[in-house]
Amino acid sequence: MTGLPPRQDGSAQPCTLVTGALGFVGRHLVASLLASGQRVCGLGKQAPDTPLPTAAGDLALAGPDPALDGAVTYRGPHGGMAYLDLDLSDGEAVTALVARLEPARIYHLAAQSSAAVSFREPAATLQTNVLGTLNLLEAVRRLPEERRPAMLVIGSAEEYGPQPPDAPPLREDAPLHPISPYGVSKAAQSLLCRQYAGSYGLRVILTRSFSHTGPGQDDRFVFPAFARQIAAAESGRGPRVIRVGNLEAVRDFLDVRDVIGAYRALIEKGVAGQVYHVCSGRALSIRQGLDIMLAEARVPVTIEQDPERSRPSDIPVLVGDNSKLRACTGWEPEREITATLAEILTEARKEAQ
Ligand code: A2R
Repeated sequence: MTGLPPRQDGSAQPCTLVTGALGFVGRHLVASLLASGQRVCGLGKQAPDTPLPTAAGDLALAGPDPALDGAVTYRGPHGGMAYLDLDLSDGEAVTALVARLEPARIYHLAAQSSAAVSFREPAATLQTNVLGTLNLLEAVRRLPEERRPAMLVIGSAEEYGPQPPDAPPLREDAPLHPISPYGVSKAAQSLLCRQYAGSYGLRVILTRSFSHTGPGQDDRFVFPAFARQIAAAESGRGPRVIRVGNLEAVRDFLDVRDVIGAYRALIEKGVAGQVYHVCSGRALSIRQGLDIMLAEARVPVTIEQDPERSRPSDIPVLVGDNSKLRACTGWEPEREITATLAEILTEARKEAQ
């Protein structure tokens, strides 16, 4: 017995709160949590005047949620999630929601998640990624100590910035020299989280996640963008040309489902205030990824450079060392990136029909 009053939402089983629940990673994570029997609440921000999506991955909008005021239910094969349209910039609303739910865990995925977009929208990127995170940390800090959840906060390899071409895979203690507003926002977010873990004892675990991809990713990101252009060329609805940005960038890609395995392990086993790389440890140039996809193309396509797809500054190589994650959790990636790229192309072909 803790002597604490019952949770405000009246439930015996505390929920897992997922911010950015309908985003690319969020929808895969929610499906995985529901499949293992967790009670899940999600939040995310809708663009103004845009209705909520009727479907997100395996989840389908099923109407108002009876248990949470203002929420709707998204239902999947393994159960439903209560979902609230709530902007993390609204500190009062975030505090009220966290106080009402008193979640057992928080996966903080919500973000302006694109480095490319951050050059066009630096203020909005910092607003969401830094101040939105601050609002969430403050909301958790105000809970009674015994009711404070474990939090997993997602950072990015973009925090490191450029490395010498012959540098070994990055370890978590490498210095941070971000060169995009997105990288700066995630570096600031990680400093803030470490400060809250140190000053207030919050159980905040941090990742620096390297590139990830998979079904359901939108075409702000490179491989879905290639796949949709290949699928359009194959169906005759688009030109037999792929417009590309910087093909020489070298990254470290994981399938999103391996990323989720790492996140779920880290929230249980990670040490508060520590940062963990979530990555494969293997280098893949964007050109190599494109070649893998082109080998599957059913019509010949040519490649055209598109200046619109190049950033004002780009990091040539970002490859990580995942030994800390493995040692802490026993996590191992299970999927080959070649199979993931084939799956993305299959999904794009279905959409193009
Ligand atoms: O921007 P939207 O309308 O697509 O909504 C995104 C949501 N989001 C927010 N939610 C609440 N308050 C905000 N101020 C706010 N701004 C954005 O977070 C979207 O539904 C979600 C992020 O999903 P994606 O953009 O698909 O990112 P992804 O790939 O799932 O990345 C998850 C995490 C992020 O922290 C990335 O920076 C990191 O992994 O790589």
